[in-house]
Amino acid sequence: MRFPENFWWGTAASAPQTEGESSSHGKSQSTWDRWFELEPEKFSGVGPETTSNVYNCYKEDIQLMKDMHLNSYRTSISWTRLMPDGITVNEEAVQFYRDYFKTLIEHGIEPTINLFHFDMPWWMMEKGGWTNPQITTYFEEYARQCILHFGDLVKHWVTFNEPLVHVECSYISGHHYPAIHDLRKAVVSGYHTILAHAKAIRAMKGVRNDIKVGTVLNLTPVYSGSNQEKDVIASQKAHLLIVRSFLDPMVKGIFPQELIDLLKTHELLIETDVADLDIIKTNTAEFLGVNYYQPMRVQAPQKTARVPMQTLDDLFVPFVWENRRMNPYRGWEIFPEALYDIAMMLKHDYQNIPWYVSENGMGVADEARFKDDAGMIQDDYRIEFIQEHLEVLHRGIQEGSNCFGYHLWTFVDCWSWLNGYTNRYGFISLDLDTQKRTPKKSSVWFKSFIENQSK
Ligand code: BGP
Repeated sequence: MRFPENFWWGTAASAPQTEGESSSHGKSQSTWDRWFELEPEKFSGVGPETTSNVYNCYKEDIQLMKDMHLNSYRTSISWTRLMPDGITVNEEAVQFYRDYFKTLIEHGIEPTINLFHFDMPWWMMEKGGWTNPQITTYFEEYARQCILHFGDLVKHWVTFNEPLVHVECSYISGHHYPAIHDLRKAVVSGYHTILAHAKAIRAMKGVRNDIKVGTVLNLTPVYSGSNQEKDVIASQKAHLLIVRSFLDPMVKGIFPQELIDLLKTHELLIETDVADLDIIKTNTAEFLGVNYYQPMRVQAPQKTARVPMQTLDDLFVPFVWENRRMNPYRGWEIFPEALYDIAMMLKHDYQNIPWYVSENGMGVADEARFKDDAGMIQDDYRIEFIQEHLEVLHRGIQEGSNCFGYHLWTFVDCWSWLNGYTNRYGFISLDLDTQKRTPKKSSVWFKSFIENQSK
């Protein structure tokens, strides 16, 4: 498989999942820091304070990236480190991020920097987080400060990582703080996120025009459980709510009329301001990152939808495909073919926007049991996983989809939200007690895969 010239080979991570030092060097609390303090029993033993300590170890990690011939990396800035009260810029954070980004560049690794990876500042959460319209103004200023301080170094920016996830997990499924079920709040916070994306782009491009600003979405085709009309209709509704809800406004600048109609039918349509809709229309993503782990399969619910709808189950429910292949650790289906469908959807329905696979990977529990005598984790399952996804991606590119890179989640095993360190995803394993990094077999394989690209 030969991929295009200058293809991005790299990995992704985020500030809250890697940096550590979460309550020092002038950083204020994020919602994760605060939630762990309030309800530690919800987390699998480890909080956000204890991570792979990238704040202190970034030089070592970047050297390991270079050794693997990786040419790109995505991480995020911690809003609460850069602007602890939302107004004042923390000079120590500026120094840290400038050194971090400079080191990446000096090692030939192109940084893509994300503004928000689920880490809502606690001071903003106390005011309602994404449900409060004021957040769009704070976020716009934060975005502007990022370009003022780092725009000379970093040329690729993304506004959000998986905005659907903070909306869904905070206000529907209960996996993020405040962990409540309120569909109206979900719609409101989704809308403010989209407006914040557009305002951030306006602010960032207003400071410098030599940067590219995109966004990262978790995308999957929605597969209907059968060809029966009721299941197909259910899958179309899921596609509107799960895929097009963010993709259309963030990339095309408009909300799909069918989504507006659906929300109206279920008494969930909210008031919007014409001037704000105009900002959304005129400030769209220049490129897209696609996080893909597992496909979505749905079928029609047994009962008729309630009006107003109470839960998403009123419209569609999961469909369990009998032939599915599972990653049993994370409970996620493995279905590489979806990457081809995503590639074609972006080519045909989204003006063939430049995009890359910004996250893909396999979380595995108790990986230490796969260590060989020399201490290297023999993660052949991960090699197979990556290879299969690359094969499908390659086919999509050959058929004209504008994909420019592939990033694995993640580089060094990292902290994960409520799951702590249960599932390991990295090319490099982490001993949490000693902070020792050890390359896994997949890192050796991926290095030679990259080498072969230039032969
Ligand atoms: C993505 C997130 C990442 C990462 C990954 C793996 O949705 O962007 O932050 O955590 O999923 O998921 P998890 O850590 O829940 O296993």
